[in-house]
Amino acid sequence: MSTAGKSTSGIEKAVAEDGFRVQPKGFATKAIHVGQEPEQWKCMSVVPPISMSTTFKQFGPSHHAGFDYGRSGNPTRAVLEKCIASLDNGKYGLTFSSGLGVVTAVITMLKAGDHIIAGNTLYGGTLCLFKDVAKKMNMSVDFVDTTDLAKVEAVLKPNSKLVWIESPTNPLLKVVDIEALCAVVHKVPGMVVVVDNTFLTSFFQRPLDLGADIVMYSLTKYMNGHSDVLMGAAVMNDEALYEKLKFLQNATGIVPSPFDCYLVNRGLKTLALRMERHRTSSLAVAKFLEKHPKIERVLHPGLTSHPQHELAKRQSFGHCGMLSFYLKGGLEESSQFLKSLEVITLAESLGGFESVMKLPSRMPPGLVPAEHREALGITDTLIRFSVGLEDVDDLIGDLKQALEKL
Ligand code: P1T
Repeated sequence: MSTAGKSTSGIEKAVAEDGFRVQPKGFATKAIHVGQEPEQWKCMSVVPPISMSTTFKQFGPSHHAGFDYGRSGNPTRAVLEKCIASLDNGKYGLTFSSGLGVVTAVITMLKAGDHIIAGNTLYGGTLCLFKDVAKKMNMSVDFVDTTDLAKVEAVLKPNSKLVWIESPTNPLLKVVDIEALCAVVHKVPGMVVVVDNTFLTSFFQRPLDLGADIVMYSLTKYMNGHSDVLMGAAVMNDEALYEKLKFLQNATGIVPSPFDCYLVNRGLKTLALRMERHRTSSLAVAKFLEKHPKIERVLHPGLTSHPQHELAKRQSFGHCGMLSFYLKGGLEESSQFLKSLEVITLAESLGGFESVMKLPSRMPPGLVPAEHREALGITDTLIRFSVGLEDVDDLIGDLKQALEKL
């Protein structure tokens, strides 16, 4: 690692071996300690207890110890929300029963007649919520390439209320300049920029520090990291936004279970360690694939061949385990390749300890319309790879043997 001085914002501009900015110190400590103080429990429990109670005894009517009903608040959930907020340098954290639950809550903050700008390459489920649900509620939605700020500026209207982006995007790994986008969008008073930070996690990217209003997560992925919980989160600094979303968390009932909160809180304790391993393994795999004669192109922001490699290095502290690649051939080749895998699992989802691959054009079927997919480059030979925590040589060995069978 080499160091190259400090930025004006005080964030260290040290550079890691792969060229990304080096983490400011303290992330792993926060993940382990914030919100976990043993002194908050009479029994001084080091591991926060799982409080399964749906209701809490009151001293007198509406006079209670901080919790009244499990949907409105829960001690195990409160521990997790505090910890998650701190990891994004945010003041407030809220959790929901899934990542899409967060999207639903944010949409219900708006009203009929409002205009939404959404990135055109988003997770299919998010696209579907904006396209099929928000539009039904008489909101208008423009899907634009948010890597091109002129396109964003061109669709801004006086009734625009929300911009929703992913960076890097799922599954094309396009990187959006978050700071520049926020500067453009915030020219319209009251505009809320939400960054879905599911891929990089708060370990590798802090959108609030770059000017975003809300950072959201499918905690189902890396933040939990063990493929055994569905959950979402939103983190923000603005108190008014927090109050609105906290009201909606309770009013819509999109809340996670205390047991799941306990599991995600446990997953966070190893987030920094896991992400570093995902980072080195995914780059090694990307470099292997890039040289392979049966591979057309590899999409990984850590590769110098990635169109936004410089931007990624500037705004993030590293890259996660996600990459996509185009295989030479057609659907027959990609299907045969995926069926030949022995270590890597053909499955939905990402960000777990285990390596999984999927064919975004067909999985799940029909989620994103075919014309939309084709126009973006989500073809039948685009394969998405969530590089897990296995020995990287075993992963490369599996890729080799499956490619040889083609
Ligand atoms: O599944 P859920 O927790 O509701 O999260 C939805 C979601 C939101 N944002 C991003 C970037 C996502 O990747 C997802 C879920 N993604 C998958 C299931 C997938 O295979 O890509």
